[in-house]
Amino acid sequence: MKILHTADWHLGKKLHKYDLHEDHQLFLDWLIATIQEREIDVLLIAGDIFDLANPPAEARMLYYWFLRQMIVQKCKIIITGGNHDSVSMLNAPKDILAMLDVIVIGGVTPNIEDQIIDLKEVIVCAIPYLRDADLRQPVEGETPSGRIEAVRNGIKNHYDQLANICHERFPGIPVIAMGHLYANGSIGSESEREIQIGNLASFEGSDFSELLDYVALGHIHRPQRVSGKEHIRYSGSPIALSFSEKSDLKVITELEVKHGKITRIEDILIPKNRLLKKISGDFEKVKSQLSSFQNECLLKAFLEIEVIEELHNPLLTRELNDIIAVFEDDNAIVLKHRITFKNEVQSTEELFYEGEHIDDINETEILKRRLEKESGLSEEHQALLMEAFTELLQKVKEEN
Ligand SMILES: [Mn+2]
Repeated sequence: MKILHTADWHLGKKLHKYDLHEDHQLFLDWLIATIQEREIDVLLIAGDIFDLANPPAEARMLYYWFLRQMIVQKCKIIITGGNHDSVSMLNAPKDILAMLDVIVIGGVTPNIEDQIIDLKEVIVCAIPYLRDADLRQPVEGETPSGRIEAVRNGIKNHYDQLANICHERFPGIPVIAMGHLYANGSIGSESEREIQIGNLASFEGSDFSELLDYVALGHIHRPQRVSGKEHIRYSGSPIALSFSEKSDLKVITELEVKHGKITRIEDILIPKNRLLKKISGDFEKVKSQLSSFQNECLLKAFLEIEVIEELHNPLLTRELNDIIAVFEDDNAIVLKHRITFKNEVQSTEELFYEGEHIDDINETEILKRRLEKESGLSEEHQALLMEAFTELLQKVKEEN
């Protein structure tokens, strides 16, 4: 039996304002072909199928389109909810999907045994993201460290309980746990949201029951092993979801089960269809890098541009905009650009005139002076900022 482990698809995700629909579509095309070629029997998706609790229609269509392709291939699918997924949204079609060999466990089930899926050759404990409220009752007067401990114990108990039940009920059959959590020491990127009391209630490799033969994790977007253990892994996200993942290799993990044992665990490299690149340096350097830029990926590259100049020069902002306008073509999209002048205001102190005391000027005046030092802001933009600031200021003053 061959099993694939993946997680953190984040369908519907946008990078700045550009959606990653094409990236997801290409990944899914590849995944379908891979499942067919490698004759995969089971696909495990360990949480964060969608990026938002209420994903856009396009993302939902892609999800159902993919499931539809899987039915033809006779590949069984087990999907668990992640911290980004809405439990009820994921669970809504679960009964009809179950008839099509797609099992969905969006959130904690009333009976823990509902998370046990018997695939004969292997048992899967499909554990969704455990929300703090699933794990502990609030206790009056509890200290922060007591709270963290309670959550960690709650997670451990949940995994242990399932591992013990499977071990007793299905002796000699390998047990795979799916999970969506933060493990201690894992190397994250900028696209995961902190979970379980700010990631403090983290888990160690040794916290997982020894009765588990493989732990298929989601949440961290970089593929990695937990505490160096081969059989406890994050598959990572299949596509880069933030610029911090621009150099990461993206994988799905294949397991093979033979004669009651997991005999092979192997990462399969996912083809890269989009280049994410940060270009930074002084104006001339950025200009020359842009003119020699090449994109070898299928999709338009996403660029972040940062110009760092020593001296303030308001003309550069315009010049950079012009260069970008000419540069953007079928090859690349500039998602973000900015110019920093090193000699610009670093602290509020610099905004005071000689001999002036903080009591001498009001808040609005400070912001006004600060905005005057800002290059690249249109007058209209400045006025908007000032308006928003004044409104906030009023609110604060009303409340006090
Ligand atoms: Mn995620």
